[in-house]
Amino acid sequence: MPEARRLFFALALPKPLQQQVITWRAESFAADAGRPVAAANLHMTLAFLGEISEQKASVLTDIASRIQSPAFSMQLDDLGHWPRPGVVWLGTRRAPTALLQLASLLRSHAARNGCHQSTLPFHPHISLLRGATQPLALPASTPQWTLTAADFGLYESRFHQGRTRYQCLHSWPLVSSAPSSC
Ligand code: 2AM
Repeated sequence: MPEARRLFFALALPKPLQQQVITWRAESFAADAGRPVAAANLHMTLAFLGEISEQKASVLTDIASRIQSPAFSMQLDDLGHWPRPGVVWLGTRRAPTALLQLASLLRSHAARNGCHQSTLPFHPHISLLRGATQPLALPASTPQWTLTAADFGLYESRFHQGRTRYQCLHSWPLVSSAPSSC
């Protein structure tokens, strides 16, 4: 029987933003605050699918390829700490409607296809540190980066030789609202 794969839909961070975030993170948190998420793994999860079969992955890939959803931008102006499960995260105080709608659509398709979805409300975030279970002082503010989402992707989480790596399997464009020139 083919193995199940651990998959999720997410927004990627552009490489320059990954570098800015990790530089700021190194300056802003003590070395023992938690395990830093690797730069290439920084992302915003839209819908977590769990360990799913190839057949289910193929159905959800097909559904995602037909989504027509607008592109959007958000300010990364929020920062928080969840002592359980031990995550320090970067987020947004004003989640764009298009982000909430895209996540809701993907989560409802996932649920309809048997992927258990958390009953907690969707809280868009980028995990910066894991294993951060002890109390810690957060910086008073964030550098106010802007994350522009022009596409979204289906990612596989692989654990190999002690490291987690996320690989983009497919990505699909979000629809730009910029007027096209005649
Ligand atoms: P996190 O960033 O809050 O840790 C790949 O594992 C991605 O899926 C991670 O971004 C992780 O969210 C998210 N994820 C992992 N397990 C999950 C679960 N049980 N429910 C929701 N999201 C999950």
